[in-house]
Amino acid sequence: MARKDDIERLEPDLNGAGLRIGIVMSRFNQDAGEGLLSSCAAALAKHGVRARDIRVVTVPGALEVPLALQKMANTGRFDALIALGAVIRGETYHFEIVASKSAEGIASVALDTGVPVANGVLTTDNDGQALARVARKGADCAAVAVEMANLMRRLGED
Ligand code: INI
Repeated sequence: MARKDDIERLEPDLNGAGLRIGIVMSRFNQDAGEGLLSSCAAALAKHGVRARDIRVVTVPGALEVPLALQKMANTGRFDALIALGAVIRGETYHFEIVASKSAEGIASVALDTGVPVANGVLTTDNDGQALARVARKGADCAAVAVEMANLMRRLGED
């Protein structure tokens, strides 16, 4: 009988040395976007990703994020991508549409292209909630991007 301890398990690899990371940031809620970018960049550096291996582009809003991600994924120049932004309920009647279409599009890019995408587009009721979450979310996305890039590479080797 197979026992759990006898089965090979791929452990998370958070070493970002040599990885090329693309970031798409929505400018719609600029303070939240810049806060996410700061924490994400700091965390990528902590994981060993070099500044020259990171490219940041900005788009007007969360609905434009998926198309920019798709274009970057299709270049073949990135090991992982990161989406950053904030959709804030207080500022829009079509919050649900923007939030869900953006998230669906971001997930589709990863599945359609095979390039992992970390989704750091916050959805909150107000500005304060968004700003309170930027430090954690940006850093989480950096770790997710590095881990998933390494996992895709590893799975492709077997
Ligand atoms: N885009 C955001 O990134 N965040 C929001 O909170 C937001 N609101 O509130 O509407 C938002 N809307 C713009 C949208 O993403 C598109 O840029 C726009 O509809 C033009 O396509």
